[in-house]
Amino acid sequence: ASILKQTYSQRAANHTNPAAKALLETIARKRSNLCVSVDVTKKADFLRIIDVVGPYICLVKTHVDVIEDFDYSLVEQLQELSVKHDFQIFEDRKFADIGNTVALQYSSGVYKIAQWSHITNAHPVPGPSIITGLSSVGLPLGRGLLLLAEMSTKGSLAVGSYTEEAVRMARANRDFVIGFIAQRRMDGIGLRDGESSAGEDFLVLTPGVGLDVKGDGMGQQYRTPREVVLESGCDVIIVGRGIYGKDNGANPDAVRAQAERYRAEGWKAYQERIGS
Ligand code: BMP
Repeated sequence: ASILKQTYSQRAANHTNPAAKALLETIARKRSNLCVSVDVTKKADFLRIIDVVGPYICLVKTHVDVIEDFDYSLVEQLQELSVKHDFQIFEDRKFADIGNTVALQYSSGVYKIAQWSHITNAHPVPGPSIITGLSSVGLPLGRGLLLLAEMSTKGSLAVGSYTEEAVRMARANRDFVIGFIAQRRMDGIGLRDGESSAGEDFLVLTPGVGLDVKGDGMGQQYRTPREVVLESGCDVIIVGRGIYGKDNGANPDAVRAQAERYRAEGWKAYQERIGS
């Protein structure tokens, strides 16, 4: 059957990359295709939000470099929460340099992202060597990479042949590239004459998801979970401010209510998609 009609568990069974498999299994086990994006600048806010939303999510997306009081104990506490609540971790690093540099940025420095982040992402702009660099670090650790094939922002340059080339780069590196940050399914995109996408199953994780507003005044554009999962065939909804609000998630009850709401909307759209 087309990937669009397969369940997350069926797809998990056909994946060999450990990060892709673990994410799909977590989605199925928790009946949640919700990823929360926790873009706050204080450790205490970061950990409090994650502890509240933990039961409702499959994945936490971080921008670890915005945390002002970062120290490595934060990573340990994040890992403890990921075990407590059964979710995977995705550092949204958006690597974009030559292979040698991204390998250093991924493995080393203050954050040592490869040590703790199951999934990370990269802009395809440098070409395939960015995958070579990142996979030299991440593949031995069982990590997975997403390529930014499209962006949610107004005026994004990641369109047309850029998107097609991103998919071709992924296709040539299926051991490490597990999918895309994009706004729709990428199946069949960029295929040349005689090529087939049979056997491929790239995950599509989609930011720019919100139920109450259409944008943020800084170029962000929001679509609903239904538009993203049912109409565009994406696999995971990524929600930030829609869940923790304008006050860095100060009210845990409000944060919990939004997480439950997005989880329910995302799951309903998926069930409708697979026709169950
Ligand atoms: P919010 O839901 O608060 O708008 O946050 C969206 C998150 O997704 C941000 O962390 C942003 O960096 C990320 N993101 C995005 O919004 N659009 C993209 O195309 C790619 C992203 O990683």
